Amino acid sequence: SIKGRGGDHSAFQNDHREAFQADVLAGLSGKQKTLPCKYLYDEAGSKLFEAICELEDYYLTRTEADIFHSNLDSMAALLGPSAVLVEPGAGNCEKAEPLLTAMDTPHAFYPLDISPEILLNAQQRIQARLPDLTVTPVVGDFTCAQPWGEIPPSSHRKVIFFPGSTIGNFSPDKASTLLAQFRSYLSTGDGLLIGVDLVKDSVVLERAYADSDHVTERFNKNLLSRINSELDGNFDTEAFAHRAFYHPHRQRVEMHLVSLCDQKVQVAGQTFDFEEGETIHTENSHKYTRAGLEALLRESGFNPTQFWTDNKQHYAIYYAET
Ligand code: AVJ
Repeated sequence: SIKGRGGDHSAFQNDHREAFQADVLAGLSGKQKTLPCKYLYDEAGSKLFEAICELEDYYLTRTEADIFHSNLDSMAALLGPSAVLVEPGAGNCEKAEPLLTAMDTPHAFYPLDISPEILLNAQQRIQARLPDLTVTPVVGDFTCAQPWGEIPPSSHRKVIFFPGSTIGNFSPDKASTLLAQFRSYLSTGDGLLIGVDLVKDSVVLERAYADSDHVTERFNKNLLSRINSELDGNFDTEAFAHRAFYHPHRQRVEMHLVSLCDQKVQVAGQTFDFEEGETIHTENSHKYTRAGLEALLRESGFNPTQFWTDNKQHYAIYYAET
């Protein structure tokens, strides 16, 4: 079974379309045009993101997987027996699967995601591999209270699994609010296992977001195609260029779409003017130092107790307790 808004699919789709339209129109109306990065992950966008994860230039996924692979047993030991694993933004659940396999008789797994299709696929795959585990996908936006309300209270220890540097998509302020929100769904003795990308040489960072195979460019421009098809837009994707750069002061990679000419674009009956060189800011990917991340965890009500990294210290996984 699938929990959340999956049961009332058409109502969910309508709410979702309205929110998408409101966010897009508001984002394109500002002085610096922006689009919320969560809309990059429709079905096509999620597939493109999976392709990004395979890229040589995109070291994040590979490095994180290596850290997990090298430390699975000590991580599983920390989580303890019969734990409940909850994964916000789980997607295809490829990161949870080895962890669940290494854990001592995990009690239940709740992957949360906005895409029911991806969740159902993952549920079937994991259920086939771990027949004794209860896998309950929950459809919803993990930044809202709704999907968390679908998780029944339990006497088992709960661990929120938040890999993939998803936290990097939130500004430090919002990241702190989000982690404090996670903390509010946990009890004393529960935990958080979180993966974050670390501050490093800007050349390495920029190559990861402006890859030589141009997959990130397609991922970024897919947002325009999505607006065209879902919100009756007429973006010419050829008239925009992908740009990604590291901003050292803000400690983040910014992703933009640059208008290549003066142009007008219609979306949902409204017209937006673009000057040549003007950008739409589509995503931020914040990077952390160890000290910065530990401070973030503490101010959100967590106590970091363990951390693992790779030999280049490109990436870190933290375990934090409530
Ligand atoms: C899914 C947010 C971790 O910021 O590295 C990858 C998204 N954007 N390439 C990241 C992304 C462009 C990714 N996160």
